[in-house]
Amino acid sequence: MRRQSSDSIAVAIAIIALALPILVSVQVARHQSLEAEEAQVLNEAQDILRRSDDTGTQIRSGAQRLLDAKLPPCSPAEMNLMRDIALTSNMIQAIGRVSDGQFICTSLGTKSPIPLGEPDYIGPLQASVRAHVELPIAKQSKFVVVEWKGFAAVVEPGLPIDVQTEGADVSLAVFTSENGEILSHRGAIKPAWLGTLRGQPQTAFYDGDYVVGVAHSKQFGIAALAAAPAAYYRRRVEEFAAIFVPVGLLGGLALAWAAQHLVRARLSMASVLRTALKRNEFFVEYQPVVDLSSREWVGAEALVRWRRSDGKTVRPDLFIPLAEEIGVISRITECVVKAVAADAPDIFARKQDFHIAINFSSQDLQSTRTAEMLQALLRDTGFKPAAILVEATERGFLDNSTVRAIVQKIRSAGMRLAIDDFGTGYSSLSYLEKYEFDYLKIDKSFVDTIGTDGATSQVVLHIIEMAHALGLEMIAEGVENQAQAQFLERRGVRYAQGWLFGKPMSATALKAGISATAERPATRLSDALVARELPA
Ligand code: G
Ligand code: G
Ligand code: MN
Repeated sequence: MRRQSSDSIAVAIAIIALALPILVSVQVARHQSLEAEEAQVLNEAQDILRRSDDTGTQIRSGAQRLLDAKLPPCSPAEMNLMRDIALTSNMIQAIGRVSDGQFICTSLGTKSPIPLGEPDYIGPLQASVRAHVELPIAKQSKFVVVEWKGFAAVVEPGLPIDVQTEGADVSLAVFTSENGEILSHRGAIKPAWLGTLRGQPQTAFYDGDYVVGVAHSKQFGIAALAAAPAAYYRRRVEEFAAIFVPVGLLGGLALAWAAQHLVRARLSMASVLRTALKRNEFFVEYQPVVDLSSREWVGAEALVRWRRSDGKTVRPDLFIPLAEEIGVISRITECVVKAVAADAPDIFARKQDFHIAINFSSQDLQSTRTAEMLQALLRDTGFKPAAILVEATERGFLDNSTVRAIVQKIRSAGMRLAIDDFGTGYSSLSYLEKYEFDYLKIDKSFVDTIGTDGATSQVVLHIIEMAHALGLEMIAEGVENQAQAQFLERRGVRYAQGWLFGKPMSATALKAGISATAERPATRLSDALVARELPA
């Protein structure tokens, strides 16, 4: 059942690992393609705009030359100058003098009036524009006529949009920016495109059918647009995808492989752990707990060890979490309890009031078997209940009825209860009042701060104060030097364990140590010497 669920998790992880980079690469290809296509149409719009601006400049400078020349209207000299201007301006077909909306003479040599009709648009610089003028010189075509200060120029509308584009079906237009009057265009133009600038110098977007770029002239009241059909954009996506998707696929394969590998490693670690239980590869070491005032060994914590078949010893912080995850922690706890049952009679024989602490995981405290196991231990060995100390971390003391019932059984049997690794969990402190603990174990991380002047070095003082307020005895963990031991003793911490007093050791070594410390008189003198080196 567990195995099946971890298999399906592995498959799910592999699918996600494979699919995600591909989805991401398709997204990247889309994004890149749109950016590239937008840059392309904007470029084309700017090209048209440049030609339109040239046209505007040529019209203005032509008219200005005629104004400056101050020649008699429509005299041969003025008409010569008109011809000269029209010939030297590549964007202007013809230029002429205008009066009352009619050409009265032109660079083409005409002197009879040519009506131009109403202007479509009058710009801010007094230029008026007629967008669709029919002239007697070329009846099939419509021209753009721009009038300025009494002169007007004829422009072939195809000229400004005569630019190289990505393809023949790219739509192009030049239009007046104020009222959206199209001056010249090629292909289909959606009226909605003409209003998209809204004061910006340029803009680009995809409307579902076309990728459109629009740009405004810096000099004149005109704007230009280029619109590429969606097919161009799609072609780019395909091209980009041809690059990105294989890369994404490779990345996905690598990820899937790694994910599969990790899950396999955990699964095999799990089966190795199960085998270790069958082969009895777990054993227990004991770390002495001392009374700080006498330095006498008054108890020991049983710490599980795993010696693998290859001889290597694995630390419990590596295999305990996995054992919890795969649901075999209670079997490990059982091994520890059995080892204590076997080792403790000899230990208690050496020292009557000795206690042995056993670590319980949060899962142990959720299973009624735990209480039964402990009751059986007392029944089978005849140990004094008070000699057994049950340790669990904050995580273990959940506020639920099963945990409460088990704790109740432990307490009513007369065994002791300790809260382990205090201050390192995330639970609320309310459990301190819900459960009646006998001991609070101050975590090594707080003991480490003693003598340093970091802000956390204050925390250990608060923990000690709180334990006093709640009437809890304390066992400090990880005491490595005399300064720490002195500090803790002075603040009223009664017990400690740590390398200063003894590392985790075999039951045999523990027994020998108990005899030695019990015979040794308390050495208060050496403590007094050390005390002088301490900060107050
Ligand atoms: O000294 P050692 O490296 O064994 O301690 C590592 C951690 O493993 C400690 O936090 C200790 O509480 C935990 N631990 C050691 N033995 C046991 C055990 O038998 N059961 C559980 N649940 N935790 C243990
Ligand atoms: O269950 P607990 O969290 O108390 O386990 C304590 C852990 O710290 C164990 O791994 C133990 O071997 C280790 N330990 C015990 N005393 C000392 C000590 O004085 N110094 C250091 N560095 N580690 C210690
Ligand atoms: Mn512990």
